[in-house]
Amino acid sequence: MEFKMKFIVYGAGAIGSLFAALLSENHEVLVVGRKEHIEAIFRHGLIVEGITNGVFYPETEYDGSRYDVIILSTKAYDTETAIKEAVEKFGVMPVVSIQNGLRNEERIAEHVGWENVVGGVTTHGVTFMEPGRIKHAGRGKTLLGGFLSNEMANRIAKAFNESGIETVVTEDIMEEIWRKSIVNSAINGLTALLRCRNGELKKIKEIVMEICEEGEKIAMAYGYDIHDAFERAMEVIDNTSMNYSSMLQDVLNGKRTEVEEINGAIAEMGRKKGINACMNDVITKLIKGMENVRHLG
Ligand code: KPL
Repeated sequence: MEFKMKFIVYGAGAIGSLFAALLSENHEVLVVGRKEHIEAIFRHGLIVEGITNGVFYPETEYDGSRYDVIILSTKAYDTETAIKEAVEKFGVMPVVSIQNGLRNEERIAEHVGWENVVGGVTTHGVTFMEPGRIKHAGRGKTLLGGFLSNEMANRIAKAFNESGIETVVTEDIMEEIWRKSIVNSAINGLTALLRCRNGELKKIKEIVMEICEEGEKIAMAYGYDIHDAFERAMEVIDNTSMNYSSMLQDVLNGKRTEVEEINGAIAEMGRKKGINACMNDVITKLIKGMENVRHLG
């Protein structure tokens, strides 16, 4: 029997749209996102350029039927509102988060219960070009894991893998979420402050290392024994060297960034355990400053 799932990609920005495009080849996919983006997809399909190339046709209108899984890909500061709206509209069902940040899963669990939460991390580099068009700039890997069981995570991983989204199911997804957040805490803030592509950070490895080490100390205080964040960060920098990080894209587009959910969350958790988090603190304050300060040129 053919293996087919029904996915709702809720918050189809850059990363969510890539998943929607690839999954739509083998599965039923409904995209929910900004009006202009969804209208453009309705009119001429979802155009993906870069290492994935083609026009894809996910559904843009809800037909009232029952879906299997929500892929939540909104900005982390929107999780609370998004999951509430999604459950009101589509009902309670398994939800997989492929967002940045440390606090999405607990917010999702409040609305669907831990048995329906699948945590996820992905390191694909994707740029939102214009409504209806994205650029797949760096190939990444995806890790998934459930909190009470891995049954749903395994089904989703099968669908992802068969659609070309390389995915592995892990026994401790929270450790991977910490690892990814530390990697993001080092890459996203610096690229946004320096206004550079990810690959430029190879020239300032020492700062990348210091931020990673600070994050590892804090993760350790919560029982996550992570020692390879710097190596992982350098790997992601290499694989996505031409990409503009999501935080840089937000800054360039004059949008709110996820800094409070990434560096801010790490710093706050550090403070709670009495651990110095000055690197993450300064990055958070500078990026928040940048969101408000008028700069020259
Ligand atoms: O997750 C990312 C992001 O930009 O948010 C990386 C993997 C760093 C790619 O740019």
